[in-house]
Amino acid sequence: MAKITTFTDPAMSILPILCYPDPRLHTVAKPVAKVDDRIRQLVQDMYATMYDAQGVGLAATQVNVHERVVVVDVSEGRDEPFALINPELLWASEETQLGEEGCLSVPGIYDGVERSTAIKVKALDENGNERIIEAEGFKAICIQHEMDHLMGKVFVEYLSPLKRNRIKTKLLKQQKQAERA
Ligand code: GNR
Ligand code: NI
Repeated sequence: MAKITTFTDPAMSILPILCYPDPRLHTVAKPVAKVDDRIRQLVQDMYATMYDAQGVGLAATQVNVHERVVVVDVSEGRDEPFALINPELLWASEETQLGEEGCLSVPGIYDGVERSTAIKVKALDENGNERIIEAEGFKAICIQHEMDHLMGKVFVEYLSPLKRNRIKTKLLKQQKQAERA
């Protein structure tokens, strides 16, 4: 029998997502000391938040939790979520690919970013088990994007200062408009 997606489970909450240029997005996350029920709840809430926002990934930084936790689901069916806790980059290919990126914290903005084509990452899952993830293509892009968030880095920082300032101005204006509405 097919597993029913659980994103409406009442045990999961949709968390508010910080929007660029919120300075809290530049916080460097601390390692998770212990994968306990608090972390498992955070992971469940991050899955719910990622699916609600129709994202392919989410870093704890984006929900204002500054611990090294990310979730990803790059599957077509939106039914293959996984969590990376305390992810460590073991290897990144010298070969790079240019991909069009977006970010739930930078709504409506898309631009090209050059990243390694393939990566190897070591991380814990939500049961505290160590796993090695080898990824390439879009999955590799997504994991690198999420790991950047944990270092306080948002993808617009790869763009030119001119583009970044235009994005900053545009989003601040939108946020002020939303406040007044
Ligand atoms: O939903 C997302 N889409 C996306 C597209 C291209 C490259 C990276 C991403 S990640 C993003 C969700 C997000 O903001 N994660 O931090
Ligand atoms: Ni993002």
